[in-house]
Amino acid sequence: MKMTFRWYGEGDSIPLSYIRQIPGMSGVVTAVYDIPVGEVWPMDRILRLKELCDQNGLEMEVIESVPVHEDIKLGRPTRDRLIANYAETIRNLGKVGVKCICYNFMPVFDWLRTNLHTVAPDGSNSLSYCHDELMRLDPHDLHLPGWDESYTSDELNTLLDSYKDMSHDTLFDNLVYFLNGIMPACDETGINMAIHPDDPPWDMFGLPRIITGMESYNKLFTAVPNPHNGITLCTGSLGAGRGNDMVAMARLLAPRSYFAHLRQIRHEGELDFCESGHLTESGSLDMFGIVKALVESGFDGYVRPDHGRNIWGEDGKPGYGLYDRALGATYLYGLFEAVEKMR
Ligand code: DNO
Repeated sequence: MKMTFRWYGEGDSIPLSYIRQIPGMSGVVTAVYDIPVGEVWPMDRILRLKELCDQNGLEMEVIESVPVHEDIKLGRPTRDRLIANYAETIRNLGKVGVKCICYNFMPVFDWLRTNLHTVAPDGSNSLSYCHDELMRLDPHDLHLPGWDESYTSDELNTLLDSYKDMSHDTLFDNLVYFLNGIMPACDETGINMAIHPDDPPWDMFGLPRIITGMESYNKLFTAVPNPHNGITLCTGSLGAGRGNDMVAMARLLAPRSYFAHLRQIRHEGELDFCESGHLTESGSLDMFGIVKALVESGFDGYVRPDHGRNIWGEDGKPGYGLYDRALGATYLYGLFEAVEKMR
């Protein structure tokens, strides 16, 4: 296991020199943030990030994310050029020692929450999701907390319309087409692709979502057996689905999990949840059981603490402040050490 920390590049208010001081930290998970989706990440931008990491004694072996262009998800004719660009980015990243790329295949939106500052009794605050509240929103005039895509409402409407008749099967076929297109670049560079599950793991605003539970993974590995086709095991995303037994899934999925986002949530209704501190006792997911299952099944990937709360007066980027993620990292590191040494 290698413990990592997400870092939003030079625009991040958390300096690498702080991240380096978190016990057990091997490196950061980062990305080039200002190249338009679909274009090749130029070598000089990648080298700049690598150099900053090197200067701070941190590795840069995981990228989160290289975003997938909507035309690829939609299966449009332009996809072949965009997939070739994606493969080129993979090759460029391979040149600086990147080993794993996290990406997602969610149409239009990435993760969705309805509140970014839900206050807990201890005074900390965190992200939460209330399904009824989300359903009351008008997808054509959306103002979602934390959703940082910069579509104008016209663009958003056109995009939503393009997905109108898209079935789950078609979206899945488009994912397979994409993966088959980039696997040669992964074979060449040794880079593992790690798809992030849909967050939360159910359809949104009529848009299909296809990486939601065990069945999705069985289908995915059958369709693209290449071992470079792997996953990001995100416990908070998958765990929001009551049907997902995260300990059992960690055990089954460990061999194809190249990256793990270990995050805690507390179920608050059939579909509602609130993010909480990483400890097992802080939420609904058995974090100890998940780590134990991963270790016992030979997990050898990258781990990062995921969304942290705002604590100690910090007003961090939602989910990505310093303090609570640092606490999460040391807690997780301790769990791994204990489980590994007791084997
Ligand atoms: C949220 C993150 C996601 C993740 C992407 C991966 O905090 O876990 O935004 O980075 O879905 O592509």
